[in-house]
Amino acid sequence: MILSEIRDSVGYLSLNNPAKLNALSAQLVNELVAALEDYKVQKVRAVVLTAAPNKHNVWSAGHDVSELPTGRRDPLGYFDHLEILLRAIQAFPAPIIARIHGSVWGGACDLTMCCDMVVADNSATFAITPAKLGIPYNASGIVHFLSRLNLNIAKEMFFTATPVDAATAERWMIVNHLVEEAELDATIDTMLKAILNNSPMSIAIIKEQIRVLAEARPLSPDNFERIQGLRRKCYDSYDYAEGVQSFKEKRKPIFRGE
Ligand code: YXS
Repeated sequence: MILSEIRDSVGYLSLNNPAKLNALSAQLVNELVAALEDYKVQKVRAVVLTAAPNKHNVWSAGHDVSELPTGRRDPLGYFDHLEILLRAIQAFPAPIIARIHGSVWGGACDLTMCCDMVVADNSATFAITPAKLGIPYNASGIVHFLSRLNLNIAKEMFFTATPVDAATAERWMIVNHLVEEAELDATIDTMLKAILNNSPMSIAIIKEQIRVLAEARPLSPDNFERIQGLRRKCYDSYDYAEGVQSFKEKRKPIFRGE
């Protein structure tokens, strides 16, 4: 499901399940998490996360919809495999650079938001799609977007669920650098060269401080329960069941708002 290689203290991870458009299935995600664990042991100094090219030109189609609960269960609970991966990316003690060629969907868009830097080419698009499927999304996932984007931009992405093209992604600062496809690796190599010249301990500790501080949001027990209650109302709804079912039946969903 993935390709993994360590070269000159850098870990190169590639999503490699073209038949399923690199959908973030439990199996593929578990292999990514295991590779990151190994990179930690090998003390790699940076990671490049990329995707094997495929005829659909899709970097990743996001969460594997066939693995989402059909209803009445939180589709993005704390122990969901995608959430475990996102936490592993953020906690990894070295910079992780997402190398994007092709379209990024749903949970894979959140994945790129959790990477430390993003370098993309003009074929890249980014879509966060819970509203397409009647999914409430989850608080930590929303914080990933709020930590990167202005409120009005985050709202447009969540409410429209439509792909953001590369030029707009650069303007909205979803990506650090937008370059020609032929320049992707040279741009990343320049970043890596600078990173490898610096103290790995200092970088790891600054990365963890940024994670802790970016997540620091006071939340009263009442508001915590309100969020949980609203999310349960959504994933218990007709709309959620209809969203997932309509995807599987390859038809347009007919939402009722209940
Ligand atoms: O018909 P077959 O069996 O060959 O399967 C088709 C698609 O059903 C399948 N496929 C997926 N299977 C599971 N999970 C997926 N996310 C997924 N995406 C695609 O792959 C086969 C080829 O897809 P097809 O024919 O549509 O290819 P295409 O080139 O026409 O279109 C490529 C896409 C990516 C534009 C299209 O497949 C698409 O829109 N996929 C869904 C993208 C998406 O909405 N992903 C979000 C998943 S849910 C998620 O990530 C979070 C929970 S959330 O929603 O909260 O963000």
